[in-house]
Amino acid sequence: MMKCYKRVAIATLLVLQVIGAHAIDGYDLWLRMPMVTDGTKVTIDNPQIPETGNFDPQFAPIAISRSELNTFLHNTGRDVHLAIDAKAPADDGFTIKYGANRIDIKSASAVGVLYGAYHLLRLQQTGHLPKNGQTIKERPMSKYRLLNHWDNLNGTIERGFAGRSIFWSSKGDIVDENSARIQLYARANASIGINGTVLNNVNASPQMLTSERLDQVRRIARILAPYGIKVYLSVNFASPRALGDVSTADPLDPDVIRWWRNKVKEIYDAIPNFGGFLVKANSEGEPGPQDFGRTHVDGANMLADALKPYGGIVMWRAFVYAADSPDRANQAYDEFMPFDGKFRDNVILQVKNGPVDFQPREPIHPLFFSMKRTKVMPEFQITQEYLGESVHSVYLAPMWKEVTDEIDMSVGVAGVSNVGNSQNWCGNDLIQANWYAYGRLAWNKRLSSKQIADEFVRQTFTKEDQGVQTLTDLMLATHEACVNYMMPMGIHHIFAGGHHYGPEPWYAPRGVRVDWTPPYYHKADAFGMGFDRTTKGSNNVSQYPKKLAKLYNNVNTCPEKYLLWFHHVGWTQKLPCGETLWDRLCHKYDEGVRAAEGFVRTWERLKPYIDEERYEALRVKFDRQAKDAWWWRDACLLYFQTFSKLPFPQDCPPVRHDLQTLMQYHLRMDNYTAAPIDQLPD
Ligand code: GCW
Repeated sequence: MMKCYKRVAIATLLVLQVIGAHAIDGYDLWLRMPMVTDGTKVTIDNPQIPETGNFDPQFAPIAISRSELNTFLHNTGRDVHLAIDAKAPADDGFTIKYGANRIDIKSASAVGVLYGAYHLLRLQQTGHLPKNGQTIKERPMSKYRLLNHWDNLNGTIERGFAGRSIFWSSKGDIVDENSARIQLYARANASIGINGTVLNNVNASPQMLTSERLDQVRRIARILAPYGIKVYLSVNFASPRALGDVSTADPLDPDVIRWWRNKVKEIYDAIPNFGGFLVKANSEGEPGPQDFGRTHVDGANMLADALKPYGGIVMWRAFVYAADSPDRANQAYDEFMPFDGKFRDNVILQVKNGPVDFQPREPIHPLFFSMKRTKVMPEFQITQEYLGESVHSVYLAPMWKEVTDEIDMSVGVAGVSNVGNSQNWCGNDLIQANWYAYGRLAWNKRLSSKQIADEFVRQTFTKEDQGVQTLTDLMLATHEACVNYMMPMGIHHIFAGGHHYGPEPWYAPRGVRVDWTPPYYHKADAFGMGFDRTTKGSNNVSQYPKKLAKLYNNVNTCPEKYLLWFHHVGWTQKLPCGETLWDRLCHKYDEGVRAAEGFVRTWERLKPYIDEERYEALRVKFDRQAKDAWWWRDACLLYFQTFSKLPFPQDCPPVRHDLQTLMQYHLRMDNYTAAPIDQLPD
């Protein structure tokens, strides 16, 4: 026991040393707090938690709270009292009572106290310390607030744009070597309320479940646990067979059931606070119950039964689509709706925010409205697979809020992480804001994008009001701009074939699955463009509640932002805005380009507020983002013009590139330097 307490204290010191050792290079994330010398006195009010020694590991979050407040809370003339109190908010919520002489942080759990401590520090850092006599009460709105890492066991990260995995390496075991970094990761997550993490890619290697790997998981779990973070694993559904123990992976086979039970027991024996499994099954070639003539329910419930005695959960992904489907957007609903009410209560269906795939903008996935008797949690993508990787600075809170404002998130939420081993974690100092915003929204989805941006900027870049205002305004404009220069008005999936950075609306080589090529989605022809998902087309609209279905089905009432998602519209058709489709499209792309160019100028105006290192790194990136916006606009408009055969409206600037050149090169940038990977004309 004594050892445990010492470990927490030593580890905390380690964190502080690491923080002290770096210049402003983004390594400290939003926890760039100056250490104080006149430390505030922090007392633990529970007699069963001793001030020193004999520390039960379950109280480790209290030890961390004390150390963080001691080190970083300025002297307010008040002592701080920490207490676990059964009458305080449950579910890891907390109260902060800001009295005349003392501050009381209370929660029904140790982790709740830690969240309260970080909240108080955030209020200090953002200049919002409570008023005398004020009591703050917080309670998380989602139970499971998880990060998903698409990290492979060899250290690469699928759709990762910030270096390699902090957990795994081709070199073998790196847990000890990376323990300080993993601890900082835990601390950053705890500071925004994230309480779980899936350590490996959903395209899961069966090797994840070998005893050797599980031992590494155990050691990672031990670093994360004091911060209230549970570990979860993605599992390959065919593991029992792939690891050579059983000849099948049929979920109804007694040997398979036994295999999973034993494996789960092995895991919980080593990691008592293990969270559960995340499963990508019968999706993009991954194995699943359908390989054995069984259903998603058979597969998910079998795993759920194995985990149940230990309190573990199964997060079963609904990301399914078949090569021959006339409308990929229909499939998840068609496949899962019949199973509503049939899953065990420790199964959660994990559904991407939109029905296709993390596009710059999608309507909400219809399953959120229709699965009434199944636990459902949304999956967002923090890593910018489809939004300019770590080169483009795109603040994603406004995009997520289009979904979170409309759905129930009380069960939980998952975010595909943008964390790698790059010095600033995310490959771009400004998009650390997306990790931050994800956690804050998971905690409280009612926070506004503006408030979250404001908090982030004050804790990272500048506390000067003018700078904060300018930078938050810039951030708030980035998502709409990106949609406009990449794919406005409901256009989707017109990315390059081999990667998802640049445009390739023409990409359609013979032999490639059509639903992996842009023409499947934009359907440009001599008449017009857009995917007809109305009742006369794929009938996707009917998967939505009546009111929405009606709204989307009518070309005159369908919101313009989803127009070409739901309708095939004629080039010369007049839209409610008064313009023809063609003219409107040209103007939207231009809007995107103008905005991206504006970001460069705004960033230059921000120079006085920002340190040299991060200013320069982002100047180069904003510059590239503006160039890419032109590239996107020219590529898309010139290509669609081959169908519309219409001239650009007179007020549109001339193109910078010609179509032949655009088709010859693949727009792709190095995520660190933002320099072109392939040779590009300027
Ligand atoms: O968006 C697609 C990605 C794949 C990913 C898949 C999924 C992990 O391009 O890289 O695989 O979605 O979410 O399963």
